This record gives sequence, C-alpha cells and structure tokens, in this order.
Amino acid sequence: MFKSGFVTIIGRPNVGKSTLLNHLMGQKLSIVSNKPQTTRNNIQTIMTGEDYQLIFVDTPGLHKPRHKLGEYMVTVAQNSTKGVDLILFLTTPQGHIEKGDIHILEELKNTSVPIFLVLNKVDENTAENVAETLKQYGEYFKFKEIIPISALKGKNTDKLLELMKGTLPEGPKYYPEDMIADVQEKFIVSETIREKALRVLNEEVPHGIAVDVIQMKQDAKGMYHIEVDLLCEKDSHKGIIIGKSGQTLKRIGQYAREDIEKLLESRVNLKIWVKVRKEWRDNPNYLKELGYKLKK
Ligand SMILES: Nc1nc2c(ncn2[C@@H]2O[C@H](COP(=O)(O)OP(=O)(O)OP(=O)(O)O)[C@@H](O)[C@H]2O)c(=O)[nH]1
Ligand SMILES: [Mg+2]
Repeated sequence: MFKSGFVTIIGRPNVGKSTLLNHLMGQKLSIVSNKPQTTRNNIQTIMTGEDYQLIFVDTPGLHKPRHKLGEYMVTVAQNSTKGVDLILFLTTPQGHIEKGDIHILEELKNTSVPIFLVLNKVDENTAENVAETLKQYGEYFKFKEIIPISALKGKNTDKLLELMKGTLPEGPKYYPEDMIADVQEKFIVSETIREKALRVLNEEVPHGIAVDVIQMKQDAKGMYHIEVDLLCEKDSHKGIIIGKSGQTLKRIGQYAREDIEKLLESRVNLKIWVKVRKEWRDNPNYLKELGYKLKK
C-alpha cells in the first residue's frame, strides 16, 4: 500500500522551520537566516521513498503584519494549514507559552488535521527549560504527538520522520520520484541573493529587500549570465547595501555566486543592480511583480 500526504511546517518567525525542511531534505532548498521573517512564500518540497511520498510545505513565520508584504506572508502561511494531512507546529523552549503561539493555536483549535508539537533548538536550551515547555504546551493544546528536536544538529529528526510516516494516509504518488521541489531555478537564485543580503546587512535594511531576476541565460561555453535588480526602500539603504567603494555589495555578490555555481553546477557571471522602490512592501503592483501574489 502506497502512502502519501502533505505536511505543512508552521510557527513564529525564526523558530527554525526552513532549517528543519532543509535538514529533512538533505539539501538547501529554503533560505535561512538569524533574522525573523526570512521566508516569504510557501516552499514545497517532495520526499519519495519505496512506499511513501511526503510533500513538505515551508511557510513564512506567523506574525502581526505591518505592511502588505507581511499580510501576504501571513495569509499564505495560514492557507497552508488547509487541506493538508499533517501540521508540524514548531516552537522553541521558552519555559512558558509564547503569546504569538497562543494566537496560532487559537486559529488551529477547530481543525481536524492532526498537529505535532515540534520543540526545536533543544541544543541551546537546558533540559529543565525543555521539559517545562513541553509540559505547558502539552497541557494547553491537544497535540497528536510531542517531540523535542534540534533541526540544526539533526537531533531526533529521524524519529520525527518516522512519526510523520506513521500518520500518512493511503494515497497516490502526487509527483514523479525524481522531483524534489516545485520551485524554479530562477526562484532559488533570487532567494540565494536575498539570503546573502540578509546575512551581510544589519537590522533595518534587509527586511525591505527584494530580488528580481531580470536575465538568466547560458552561453555556448555553459557559463550562466545572471542579472538581477536588488530592490530596497530608501536612498540611504541603497548607500548601505553598496557600501564603501562597493565593498558590501561585492561581498553579497561573491557569497551568492559561490552558492549559485554549486546549484547550477557551472560558472556564473552575476551582476547586481541596486535600485530604490519607495515602500514597495505596501505597493500591490510591486508585490505582484515580485511574485508575492496569492495563487487562485
Ligand atoms: N541552536 C539552534 N539554532 C537553530 C536551530 N534551528 C534553526 N536554528 C537557527 O535559527 C535561525 C532561524 O532559522 P530559520 O530556519 O531561518 O527559521 P524560520 O522559522 O524558517 O524563520 P522565518 O522564515 O523567518 O519564519 C537561524 O539562525 C538558524 O540557524 C536549532 O535546532 N538549534
Ligand atoms: Mg523560513
């Protein structure tokens, strides 16, 4: 009997959803950073075994939105809990129930989809903290399973996978077995550049960044020529992104190129143009253009 199902990974920003997805898939498919609100779209990946297929959905962190981009992010994450076979609710050991989690669990109260509580980052927390958090969440909400893990160190993630397989209903092979993600190379390229910008830049600037791939083509020698617009919200941000004698932008480009070369398995010539789009995060036209639009 073949089993299959959709598993959505939800939780507050920065709890490690994308890290878990990458770890389960054994490769980097979703970008990760130490700043909240890194993931902006639902990212679907596919794991196929002998007799099962799991389709994971990584989602943007659930938070109180402050602009239209944020509203979009929260909507896609909320929509991801509908029509799936399992919800992984990720949180971290705080020793108490986080306020943001109360909102999320309130929304999930009436769903018939089974929910696992996945307590991540146990590697950087004390055993007491972990135990107390598990206890409090367990008393507050009826989870199908409760499991402490470290997505970063791969602790208990095999066990989590076994538990997930155990809940799968009988179902079809939704995707061919050699398919691992439903995103295009272009998307991974733009996300990689955004990830490096998040890494290199401080606080305020990175959240207002978007990357638009305007050209991506391969020449006769197999080298890729990629040109992107790196959009930011203010003239002052543009100055920060470029940096003194262009040093900051150069670093972003260098890190991104290294990763993209690995991804595409060929040499890459990457050109990044920094442009200002005032308040693009609140502009429906810009959002649509950049692919932040709800699928019908
Ligand atoms: N110590 C530790 N750090 C972790 C673990 N999992 C993730 N992190 C770190 O937590 C930060 C956030 O990880 P992400 O995977 O980007 O978190 P996310 O939930 O996808 O965040 P958003 O996309 O912003 O909602 C990164 O710096 C990760 O390296 C873990 O198990 N242990
Ligand atoms: Mg993420």
